[in-house]
Amino acid sequence: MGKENEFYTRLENKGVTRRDFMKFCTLLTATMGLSSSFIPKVAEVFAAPKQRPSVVWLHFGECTGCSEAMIRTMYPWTDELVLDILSVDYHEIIMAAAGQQAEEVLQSTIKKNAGEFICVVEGAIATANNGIYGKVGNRTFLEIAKDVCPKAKAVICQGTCSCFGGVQAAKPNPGGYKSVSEVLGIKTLNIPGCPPNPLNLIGTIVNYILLGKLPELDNLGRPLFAYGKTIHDQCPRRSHFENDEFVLEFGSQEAIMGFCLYKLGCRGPETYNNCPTAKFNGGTSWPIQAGHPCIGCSQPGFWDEMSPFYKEM
Ligand code: FSX
Ligand code: SF4
Ligand code: F3S
Repeated sequence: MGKENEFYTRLENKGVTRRDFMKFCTLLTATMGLSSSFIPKVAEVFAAPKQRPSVVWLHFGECTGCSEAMIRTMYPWTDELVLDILSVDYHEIIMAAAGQQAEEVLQSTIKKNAGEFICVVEGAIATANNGIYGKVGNRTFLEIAKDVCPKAKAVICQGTCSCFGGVQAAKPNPGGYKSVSEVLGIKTLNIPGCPPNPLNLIGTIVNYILLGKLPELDNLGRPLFAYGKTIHDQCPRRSHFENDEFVLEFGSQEAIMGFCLYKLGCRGPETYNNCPTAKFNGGTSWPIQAGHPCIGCSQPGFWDEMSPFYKEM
């Protein structure tokens, strides 16, 4: 109980009420597809962490948007919650160490926690000319991935780039960028999106800590709780897509949301993600709600197969 009280006092000192925190846990529990009876258990994972798995967070070819989305997430304090439940031992963006010192941290972490740490990867890996088009600390992404990933207990790909290649692998792809699973020939847990919703990674980690296992995945390695349905299946603009003669009721969800964006090139019918329910920025909005068609950012083949954008499929 002492630990929990300390946690809530810490939150209060940041101006976060217990109510705000429980609201977040309710959203997270629903996103994870668990019943509401799990809300107190989810809260406990953060408030009284029993174990803090070691995490090595690698950055390859990418825009860092995935980390930015997590750090500047909907609730400004969520990133700290993640740092509370994980022991993030290596993460180039947030760690204090730099240069040689940082590389030593990486080596000592993978040695000390071999077979036990979780490796989160952002970004695709350059493979052309032995991978010389992407380096960190004088080692190619390719060398780093080959060194670190096989020693991890699980490899979680955060963002479309590490999952499927993403924008780095778009034609003509002179660097020969590929996804982590393609390069290493391993199965990765994939959380696609450019950027992915931070809730989907947090839900995956909480699932692991709470239930002792990774969530159920589809054939592309994506957690079913987040990627089990298409955007279109959950879209509030959908009624217009299926019935041209739909009459708007003043103040109805449809009237607020507006019409279907299919003719503007919406890729919602072929894109699997939970954007309509999880939304971004603390549940404020998501692309289609904001009036922009889905561009299929979380699908394999994004970017080439989804572009030209704004053209009907
Ligand atoms: Fe890719 Fe992420 Fe898009 Fe950017 O790390 S999924 S380019 S949001 O940064 O990898
Ligand atoms: Fe489907 Fe896109 Fe139209 Fe929504 S806006 S109903 S996702 S085609
Ligand atoms: Fe991406 Fe489409 Fe969601 S563009 S953010 S998958 S609505």
